[in-house]
Amino acid sequence: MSAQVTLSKIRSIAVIEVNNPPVNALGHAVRKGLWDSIEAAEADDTVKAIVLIGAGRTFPAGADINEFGTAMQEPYLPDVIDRIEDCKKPVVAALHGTALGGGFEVALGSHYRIAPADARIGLPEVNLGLLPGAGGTQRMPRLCGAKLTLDVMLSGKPISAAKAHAAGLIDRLAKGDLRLEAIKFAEEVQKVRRSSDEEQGFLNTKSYHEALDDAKKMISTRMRGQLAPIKIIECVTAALETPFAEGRAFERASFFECLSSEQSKGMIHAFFAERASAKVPEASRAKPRKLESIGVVGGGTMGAGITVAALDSGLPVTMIERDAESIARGRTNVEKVYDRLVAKGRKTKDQKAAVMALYTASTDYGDLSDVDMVIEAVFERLDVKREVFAKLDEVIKPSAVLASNTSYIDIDLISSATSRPSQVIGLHFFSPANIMKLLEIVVPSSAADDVVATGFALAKRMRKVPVRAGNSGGFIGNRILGKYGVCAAHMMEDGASPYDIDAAIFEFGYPMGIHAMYDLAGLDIGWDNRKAAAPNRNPKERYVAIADRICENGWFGQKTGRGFYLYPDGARIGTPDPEVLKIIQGERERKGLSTRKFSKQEIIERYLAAMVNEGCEVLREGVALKPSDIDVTSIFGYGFPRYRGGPMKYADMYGLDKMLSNIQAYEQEDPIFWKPSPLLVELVETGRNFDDLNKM
Ligand code: 3H9
Repeated sequence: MSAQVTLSKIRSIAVIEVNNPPVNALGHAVRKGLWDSIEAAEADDTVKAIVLIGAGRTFPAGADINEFGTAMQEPYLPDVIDRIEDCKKPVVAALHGTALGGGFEVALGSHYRIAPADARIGLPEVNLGLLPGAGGTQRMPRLCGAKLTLDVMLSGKPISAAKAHAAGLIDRLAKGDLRLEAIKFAEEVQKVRRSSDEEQGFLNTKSYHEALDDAKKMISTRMRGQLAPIKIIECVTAALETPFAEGRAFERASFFECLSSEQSKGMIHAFFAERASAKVPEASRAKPRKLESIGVVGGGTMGAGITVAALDSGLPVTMIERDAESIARGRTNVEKVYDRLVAKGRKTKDQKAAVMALYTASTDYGDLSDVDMVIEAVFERLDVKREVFAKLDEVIKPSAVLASNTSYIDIDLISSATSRPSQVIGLHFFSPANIMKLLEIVVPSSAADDVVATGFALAKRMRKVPVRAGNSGGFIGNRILGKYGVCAAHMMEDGASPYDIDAAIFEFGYPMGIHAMYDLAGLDIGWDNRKAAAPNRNPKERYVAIADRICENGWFGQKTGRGFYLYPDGARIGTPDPEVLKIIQGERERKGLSTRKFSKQEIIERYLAAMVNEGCEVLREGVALKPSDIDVTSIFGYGFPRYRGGPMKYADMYGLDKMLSNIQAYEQEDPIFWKPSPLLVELVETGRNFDDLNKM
């Protein structure tokens, strides 16, 4: 047997328990233990039936993701599950916690399933660029039909055991002690019942074909460019059209096709990167401070979004605004979010009222005297922020943490307005702050460890993905964005239209191109920044003034009906604007530039090279602790396609030597902008890559 799987007996029932914390992943020792235990229980004449259960917090949450990409050892999971299904004695799977992926496939291979109503059940392989590869695509549709199967597999989202019970996936809901009820259930069941034997004809219905067609339509837009969803649909189709053994073989081949793709490598990297970003030195050295209430200064879009994020995490919020009118606007901004949820049926009026009961608004900073943390979200100007922090310093309690939601400003210049700089950090939320997952936690040199740890505790509570960023202009995300934004502007002046550039970026997998994104954010923001930066700009640096010319017309993007694109009648998707093309041509002529064509491939190569080269500088300066933090920032804050793993992972897969030689070629045209980062040069010279740095 194995230490990770134990076999015991209660009366005539064998209980096989998986004990592999934290999530009982189905690594080699677990698979071997399951195989041996089933064989032993089957051979034991005193055993009538078998219960499979997980120790600790969950039934197995899937295959061990760490084993992917390594040489797998037998027994393989699909074979273990077939062995369970082939067992001559009834097997009851007792599910609790999160029975996911291979774990749920173990349950599907068992003959009966019992779970408490709140257990979560799902097949999230698609989030790793994979498909359920241990019989899930073949067994699940046989039990519950194609629609729910496709919903669960393509969304990757778990469903409750209660819903699974209603759909026929779970036989019985446990109301009390799961182990005891599972044993009782096993004592009651008389015979084995195999999911793979279920009638196929049951699948071949009109609704089945409709479900497939709907799924195909959905993935062509919402999961554009991804391999795994296509393969999932093919496998579910095989479940209908071929016998079980054939469908299983097709599933197996498709699983390996996905596993060997760059997409799954990118997504598996993203899975671990997301978890690694929360592990920072400060949080390992110190415990977070008490965090039971929050103050938010400013009730504009950001302030209201942060307030909603805090309220949703159960934290009472006191919002401060200048005057009664601004307070009313702040409250409306918060209420609007909940009203929309009520209208969509996602919250009830009572739930809204319960959340809003945690919200207070005031014009008196004194009302913040007792809160544990204050987040400032006022106008993005240093003097305004310093004034707010000086006022806060006078009223808040000694232990309170102070945070600024700035996207660019030096936190040291803000914290020096207080008598307690060690208690000040940056919390850079992304708009809409209650929805966007990324939270850059900006750590100035003076910040105390427990203050930083409190920032990470807040992120966890709000279910954000936190990334630690050093205190450098634009932190990680906006600093890198600044670089590839300039690269895009250079290409635009040299002959690519903003629409060509956006099309290439969209095709690469971003939800929108950079110019559409500028239009959404408001072109005036960048214009203000460029005006502020003008006095310090290197006069030898190439400066593209096209966006300035557009702004001079008062075209600030979606909010003014035009920017790089036209937005007639409040349209949310823009159409190309011939006037903008004229402005671009005018700038080219003014500078006497000759233009040329850019292929989509060249656009992406340059764009990514600018991103990665600046990423290297961000790493070299310690602004990001590791390359995977840049990947997380780009995926969760800037729309970088997750299935490409983030820019640094993408660069590893593209080849750092190739990327460096591209940059060296561009350097011939513009040695100021395209200076290869010494870190990139060093990695290429020493034959290492970003994954090597992640492991350090
Ligand atoms: C699969 O099953 C393929 C099969 O169809 C076919 C095979 C042939 N493996 O997220 P947390 C680690 S594919 C290894 O912070 P939570 C995780 O890295 C798999 N490790 O906790 C972390 O480690 P650390 C399909 C795993 O409570 C620790 O556990 N299954 C695995 O917020 C705690 O995780 C999935 O995709 C794993 N499978 O969430 C499920 N899972 O402490 C993926 C977790 O060192 N997992 N770890 O940072 C999850 O969605 C969440 O972890 C879960 C718990 C909901 C389970």
